[in-house]
Amino acid sequence: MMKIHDFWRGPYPARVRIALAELGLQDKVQFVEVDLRTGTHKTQDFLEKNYSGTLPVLELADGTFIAECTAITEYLDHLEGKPRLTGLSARERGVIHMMNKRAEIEALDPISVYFHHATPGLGPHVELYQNPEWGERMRDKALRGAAYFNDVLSERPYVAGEAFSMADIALVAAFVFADIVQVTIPSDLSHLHAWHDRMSARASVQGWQDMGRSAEGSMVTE
Ligand code: GTS
Repeated sequence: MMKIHDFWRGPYPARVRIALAELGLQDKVQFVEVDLRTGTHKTQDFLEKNYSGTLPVLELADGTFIAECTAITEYLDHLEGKPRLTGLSARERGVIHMMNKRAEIEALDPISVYFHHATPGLGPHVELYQNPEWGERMRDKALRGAAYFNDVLSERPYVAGEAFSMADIALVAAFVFADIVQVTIPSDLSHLHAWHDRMSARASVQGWQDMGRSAEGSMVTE
């Protein structure tokens, strides 16, 4: 059975959990809880699984470790030979990857940097270097990104075009993180909010935290 090392409350882990639900693969994985608040993800033992010291990490039955949400989503999407989140044609794949990366670098990642640098983050034993001014700048970057995605979504129903894709999932995760760190997405970004309401109605988005909770009983802790 595949294992996913993650922290169920986390916005990046949410991306893989939503992808699993979209693909109906929830029963094919076992979750291994890694507590970010205690810094388990920075120990030598964990760094051997993922050099970057981040979650989530997919562990295959043959012992291969795949880190990075995009890479994990690609793997899961191709598992049964019927990709639904990463595109089929060359054009779809190109546009989806571009918009997925853009959702990361313009929205999700800067909110994460804000959390780690301009708030207490995961606590002093994990946040060994903090630069609050950089964190604040990244918060502003994320808000500019939100305005950009509002424009994008004024012209198309989904982040990468006419169909739901992993790029939508990455932007949903930005909302999850914004909520945790109390970064308010301006209410006048109406297209973005309308898109988010539509995304929030999807079973995969409604259920990703429940997936964590219901698995908690059987979850292995690292
Ligand atoms: N580029 C990575 C990916 O896409 O997987 C980023 C992963 C990431 O930053 N994960 C967070 C993490 O491990 C998890 S969470 O914040 O969403 O819960 N953060 C811990 C740290 O110390 O950076």
